[in-house]
Amino acid sequence: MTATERTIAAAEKHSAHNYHPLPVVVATAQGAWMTDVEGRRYLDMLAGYSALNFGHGHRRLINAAKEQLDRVTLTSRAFHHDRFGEFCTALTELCGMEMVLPMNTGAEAVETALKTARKWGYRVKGVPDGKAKIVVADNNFHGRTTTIISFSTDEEARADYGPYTPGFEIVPYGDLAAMEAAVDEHTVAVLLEPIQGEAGVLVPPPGYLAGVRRLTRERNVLFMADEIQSGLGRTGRTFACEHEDVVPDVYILGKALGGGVVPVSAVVSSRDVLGVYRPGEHGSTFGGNPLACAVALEVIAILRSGEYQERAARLGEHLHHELNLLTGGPAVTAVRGRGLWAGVDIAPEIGTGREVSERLMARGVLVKDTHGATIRIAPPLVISKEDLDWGLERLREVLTAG
Ligand code: IF1
Repeated sequence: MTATERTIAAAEKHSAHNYHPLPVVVATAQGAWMTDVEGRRYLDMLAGYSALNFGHGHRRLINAAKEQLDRVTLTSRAFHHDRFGEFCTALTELCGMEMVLPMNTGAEAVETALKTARKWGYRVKGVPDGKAKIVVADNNFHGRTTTIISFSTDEEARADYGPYTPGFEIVPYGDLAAMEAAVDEHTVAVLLEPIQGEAGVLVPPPGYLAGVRRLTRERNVLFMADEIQSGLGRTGRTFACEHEDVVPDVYILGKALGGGVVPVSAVVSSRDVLGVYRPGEHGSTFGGNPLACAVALEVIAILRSGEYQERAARLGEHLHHELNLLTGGPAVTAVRGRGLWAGVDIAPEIGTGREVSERLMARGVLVKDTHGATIRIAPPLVISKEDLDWGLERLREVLTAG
């Protein structure tokens, strides 16, 4: 057996089959490239679903982690530590907000935002206890906890997990009239991805986010933007909401906030919102730990320069120009996205998204399919134009190989 086969066999035997990974076993990675156990190199066009916006092994992020590892890695929130205040200040400044509630994974941050909205609804807005409603969009993806999948419209994510958490209403994404009709006197928040990732990198109609912003402001409802995948440079701006000149009441962040080194997520908002908490009402063992703060501080410093946002905007224009040329042919039926983020719908006669992903893997490019016919393209923002073009050439080869 090869090293690849041996590793996959062990994983098949001893891990739950909640994923169907491509048959590649990564051993090392640097920048936009990964190397497998057989020494084969692959261009990473998934970037950990945008957790690796700054690429693999970013020197500043690794050094920040290494220095902190030798100082203190965990105190719990029972005590202060010397990176925490600095982290919260830096993150609020990056977001133009006043307060942070740090967590670890994206789903934890989304759950924290949901709890925050309900508590704000009861304690500030004055919604009757137990009546809070939160409006979400169809085809959403906000994580995999039982409450979050309670408002999923994806049967695969939701089936067999009942009984489901009540208090949510689902409206069509991009439909402002439907959103207006759903928001009522018990509505405490609207939760949206500014661009829907898992749904296939769906960009909402121009004016939609601004319309939701106006509506939620008029109705005293929190606009909560899940920027876990769309944020931190991916679309060419620090936040995807910026493309519509929208500032939400609540940013929900994760993935790249930890630089692909450690899980770091956070809810960032005003004092009026996050000020609802009293000690003991929410928490997390690892939330805001010293190692997480040290890495996230370096991520924020990197973002402050605007370098990666500019790269994603510039290379993203090139990416979409090249992909749009493909939509003229028989192989690609649609392309969506913004910045260095695209969803490419493959014509059925070429193959499924999974089959195209496997053919790309054979040519040294790693992407992820979603919902059958779509492949997602989201390379690390450090990717060079040459490497991006190399990856696009491999895609053209696969799409025309027949
Ligand atoms: C999987 C999807 C992407 C997210 C948004 C919250 C979370 C995610 C907008 C939760 C996480 C990940 C989860 C991972 C695959 C990936 C994914 F396919 F699941 F939907 F990116 F599109 N909000 N997305 O995208 O963050 O708790 O995972 O840290 O579960 O398969 P998490």
